[in-house]
Amino acid sequence: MQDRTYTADAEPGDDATVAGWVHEIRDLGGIAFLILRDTTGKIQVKFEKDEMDDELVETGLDAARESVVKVSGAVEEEPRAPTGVEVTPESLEVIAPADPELPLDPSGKVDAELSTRLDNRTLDLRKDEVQTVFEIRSDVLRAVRDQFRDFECTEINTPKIVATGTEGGTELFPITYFGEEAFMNQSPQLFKQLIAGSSVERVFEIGPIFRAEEHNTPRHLNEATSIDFEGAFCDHTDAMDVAEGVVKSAYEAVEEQYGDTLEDLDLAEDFEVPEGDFPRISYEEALERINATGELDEQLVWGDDLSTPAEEALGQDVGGHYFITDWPSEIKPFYIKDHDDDPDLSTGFDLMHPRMELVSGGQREHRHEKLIEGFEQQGLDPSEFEYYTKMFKYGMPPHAGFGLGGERLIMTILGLDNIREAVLFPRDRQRLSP
Ligand code: ATP
Ligand code: AMO
Repeated sequence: MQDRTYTADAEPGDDATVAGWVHEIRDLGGIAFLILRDTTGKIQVKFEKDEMDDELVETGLDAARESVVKVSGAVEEEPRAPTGVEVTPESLEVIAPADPELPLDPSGKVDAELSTRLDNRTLDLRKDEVQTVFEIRSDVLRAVRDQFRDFECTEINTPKIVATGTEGGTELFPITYFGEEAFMNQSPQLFKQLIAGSSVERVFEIGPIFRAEEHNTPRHLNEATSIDFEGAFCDHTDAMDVAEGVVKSAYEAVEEQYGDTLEDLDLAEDFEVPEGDFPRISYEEALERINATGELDEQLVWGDDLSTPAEEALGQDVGGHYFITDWPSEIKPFYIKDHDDDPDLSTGFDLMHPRMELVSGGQREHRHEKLIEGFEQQGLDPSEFEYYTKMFKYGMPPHAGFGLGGERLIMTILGLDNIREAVLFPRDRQRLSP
């Protein structure tokens, strides 16, 4: 709208046209106020009933909350107005009336269930706090991109419709591709390796992953955003350095841009930029520390995966972000390389937030014969993955990388209870629309 002024830019002395949503109407009898809200803030519109055109007053005060209106008039200083200025309307137009029965209250005075909020995201996003989550998400992704560029990475996009899975068969969503069976990709794993093995060398991707996880938890989605890295001539310690740098850059961006506002918005009450290096704890030490907490009913033994209560016990014990390194080879995927001096130990690592896992990664098996052996050990048919394995015959350098869950990153930074709060339109067992 060419002649529109944002409410935040409306200065006393201006003749302005503001446009936005009816946030609130307060009728005090002889005088009434309409609070108009736009993306920059709010402004008070004043109606002095005896001194103004009846039709204009009626149109303004009859507009239901959340209707879209356009108001033109003189902007004046008014210390009693919420923002210190108000508009006296000369004209007022209801551009889009709202049904007075709203499915949720965008002023936030009445709490709504998460499912009601997700069913009515447009209205939900009219709340400052909710909007800020997604502004922060956008700024975190920008910071992550900048950090990868500082690490001299190239941003890539890989296919989401694929012929074979990567992480294991049970979590795939099958689709029909011109009469043939295909799948929604669960990770860019194999593709990012194929590119790191070209002379592009260092790559990152921010894109969707699809996982047919049966369980319904506050930290799993069926469509998530994966932040992936892969670098040639990198080992697992280099990949850990990159993961740590990326996570810290996200916190620093939030601190810099939102540090002062988080508390007012009731977001991220315990927000703190992580200080110092993230400790690197071996799987063996992790088991000992978890067992020593006495929080679990049964003691963990070598080879066990870490259950949610085990992760929580260790998270509390450590108290900040930390890596778990040197996992047993048998519980890491075929593409993760084992240590040269101990084939039972893998170079795989996880980066943990005290509340949950954020990242998995490791150095990759780059030797063709060993890779084929790994497929067989995992019960996978290497011939189905020939498009991938054959490139390991033409000069595949050592390489390493990781995948970081984008929504888990936002969720843990902002202290959100449910991962769905970090996605505009989440996909889960119960939710396929909107
Ligand atoms: P995470 O380990 O944090 O879940 P992930 O998605 O990479 O991340 P997977 O190995 O795919 O993990 O999933 C297995 C893990 O998921 C389990 O270790 C457990 O922590 C969690 N999990 C699986 N089912 C449930 C469930 N029904 N309730 C809570 N947590 C579950
Ligand atoms: P992994 O399967 O551990 O590793 O996934 C990496 C990270 O992605 C996030 N994540 C999810 N977030 C929300 N909902 C889900 N269903 C979900 N699944 C995964 C988590 C997890 O730590 N190919 C490897 C990565 C690599 O080695 O480069 C992989 O996908 O934060």
